[in-house]
Amino acid sequence: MVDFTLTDEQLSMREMAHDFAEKEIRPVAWEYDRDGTWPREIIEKAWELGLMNNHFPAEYGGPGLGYLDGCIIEEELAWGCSGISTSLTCNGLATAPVILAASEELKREYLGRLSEAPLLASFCLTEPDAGSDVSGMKTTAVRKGDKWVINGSKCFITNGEYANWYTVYAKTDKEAGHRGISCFIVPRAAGVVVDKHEDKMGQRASNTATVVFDDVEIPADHLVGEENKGFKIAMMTLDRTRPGVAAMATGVARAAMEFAIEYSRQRVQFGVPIAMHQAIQFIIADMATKVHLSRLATYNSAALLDQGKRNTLESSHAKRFAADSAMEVTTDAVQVYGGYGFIKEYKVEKLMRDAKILQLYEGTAQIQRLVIARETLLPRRAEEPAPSHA
Ligand code: COS
Repeated sequence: MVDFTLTDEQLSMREMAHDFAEKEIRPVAWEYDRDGTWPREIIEKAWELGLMNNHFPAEYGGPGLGYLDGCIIEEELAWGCSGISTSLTCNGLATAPVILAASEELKREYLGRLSEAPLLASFCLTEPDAGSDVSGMKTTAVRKGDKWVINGSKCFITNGEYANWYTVYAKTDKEAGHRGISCFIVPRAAGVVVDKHEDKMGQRASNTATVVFDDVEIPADHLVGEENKGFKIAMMTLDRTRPGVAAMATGVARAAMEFAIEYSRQRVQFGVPIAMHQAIQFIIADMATKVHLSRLATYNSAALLDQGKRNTLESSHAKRFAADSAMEVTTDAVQVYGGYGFIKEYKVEKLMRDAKILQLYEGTAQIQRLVIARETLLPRRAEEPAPSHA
């Protein structure tokens, strides 16, 4: 039976996350957006409350929550501000490869660091010339005795400026395409240099940096999983994290819809609140459908993971639909506000800028369609069980 009725635990988690978003995130969200303020204090408070790293298994200091639980929390945090929620949830992306494939020692050391203190980790896949085309990466890792030596640079790295350690993908066999990529944990202290802090259109409270590895040496045992199996680890990671992006998109769309509803009840034109005009009602109705379906697709993609099933197709459905919907709903919210929606003083303007990145990061809207097309044209792949290791 299909049933997304939330349990009492999930309802109280949602309430706690909503409360945090309302009291700690919303009051500063527009100011942090304006100034590009990185939310250090909010990260520390969220960590204290257990709103971060909640997917870590108990043996590494976490509560071991499920993927659906995580999505419920992420929707609420993004309802508060998706720039701040991106900062709060980025550890999930950096640690997914570690949980999937790292040795016991690496898990204890590096997940332990994030459990014991409000520290951050970053996921380093994208390069200036290798975004959607992961196999085109140029960063290399060369084995020298009991060390790996890493050279290259990674761009658009969330929390890159503040991370304590990095999950880094590098070529270990330059001739082997996607079969020549490996995954490593690189501690910041090994000599990682932060090169550039991006000034972004939206999600301005999140930190986005370029990080450079110039002959950075790490111990040989900092390889995550097997050598040359990094591409699959990256793909399996994204299967696990795209539902979270879809949840954030649902939160952004819901926030925009709520502002549009509130405004349409107050704004009077032609003698009545504009909510009385069918033209506005139909916009609100479309928003409500998109928020509802985004959430259902998100829950579906996360629930499959919780059941131990492969969710590549559903994860891309959820990410692409929820992100495209967030862009449409926030744009329509600006439309409901009319000329005021274009003015920074009104809150929906920020939401429209924030929504854009949801169609870009963790796989563009076009990459999601590519995955959906492949999985739909070759349905056999969709039926395969989730690989338990890379
Ligand atoms: N789970 C497990 N294995 C997977 C997989 C998944 N979800 N997706 C692909 N693979 C495997 C394939 O089975 C194939 O295995 P073999 O080597 O055994 O044949 C291998 O990985 C290569 O797959 P594919 O041929 O589909 O690779 P492509 O180079 O065509 O790339 C896309 C596929 C484009 C979908 C991939 O590169 C991608 O997702 N790009 C976007 C990256 C991204 O999201 N970047 C954002 C940065 S993170 S913020």
